Amino acid sequence: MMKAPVGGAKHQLLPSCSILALLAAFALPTQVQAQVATPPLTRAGTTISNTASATFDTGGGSTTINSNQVDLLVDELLDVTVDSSNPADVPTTPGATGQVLTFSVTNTGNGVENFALSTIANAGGDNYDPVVTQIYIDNGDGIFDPNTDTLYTPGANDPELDPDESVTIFVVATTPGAVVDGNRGIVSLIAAAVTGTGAPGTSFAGQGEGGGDAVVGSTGADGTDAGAFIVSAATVTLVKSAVVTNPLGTADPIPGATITYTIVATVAGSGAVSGLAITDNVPADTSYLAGSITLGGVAQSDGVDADAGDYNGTRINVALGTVAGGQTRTVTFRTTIN
Ligand SMILES: [Ca+2]
Ligand SMILES: [Ca+2]
Ligand SMILES: [Ca+2]
Ligand SMILES: [Ca+2]
Repeated sequence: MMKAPVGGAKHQLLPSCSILALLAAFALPTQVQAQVATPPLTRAGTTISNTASATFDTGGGSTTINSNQVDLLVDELLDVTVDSSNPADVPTTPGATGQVLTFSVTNTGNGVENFALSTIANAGGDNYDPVVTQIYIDNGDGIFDPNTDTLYTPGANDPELDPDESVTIFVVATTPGAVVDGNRGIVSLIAAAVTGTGAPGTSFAGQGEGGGDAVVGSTGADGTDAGAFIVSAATVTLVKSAVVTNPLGTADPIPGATITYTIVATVAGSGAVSGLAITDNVPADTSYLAGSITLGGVAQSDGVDADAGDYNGTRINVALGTVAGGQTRTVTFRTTIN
């Protein structure tokens, strides 16, 4: 089978690559065949004309006659597909507004058509119903920006698409405050041909581009796809404890005793918290022990500087920044009882 000189040469030079060479040799013809198998749809309104001819000889030489011309006006197929552009669930948090799902709407028919957009956010198969607040039509950059993208108003600016043209649609939603970590909420976008939808084959006389009929195609002239949000929340718990030591070698909180406070912040959930900071006022009747702040066992200076801790004369503060779920941070500091 592999008689091609190039393939043979590769086989001799690089025996370990022979399977790759074989795959490459067959991959190209397969692609070419696929392209040939799906020519572009003939545009609605095109006239397909055809005349037959006959040639004959009655003894006085060859004669040709033509039939009448048959003209067929190509009708408009109404077809559309909707695809979610989010390969994975989109993270959200309880009560979050302006949460975005992205979709692509493609006119798979053969004529220019407007498509009405709507959403379904209360279907089952999930844990909650996102609240859809707006739909936006992208300006072509694929990035959601409410200042430059167009707010969709049903019936007023239903996107108009040429055959094979796609538009990116952003569905904006609010996440209810009552959801909890791990909850999932599905939103489906629906695009429907404004000329009409229905069972495949349904015909709208004279309403096709170019004056033919508009005929509902195999998609029913509407399409839908689902995207989903996943609640990725985090909670913080704070536990404080104190250990007392004194010069007498007991644990009694007497004047002169040292109190070591330990504060443990635990972040739980699949999300993260940002800007986490632990603050503790130095209690009355005690004196802060200079330089006693630690974070994760590492001493922190009292000044506001490169490390996370500081003491300002009345309270200690440790800035922890962003902490992901499943992590803990332990802060200690010491005071002495006056
Ligand atoms: Ca149309
Ligand atoms: Ca739901
Ligand atoms: Ca945009
Ligand atoms: Ca410091």
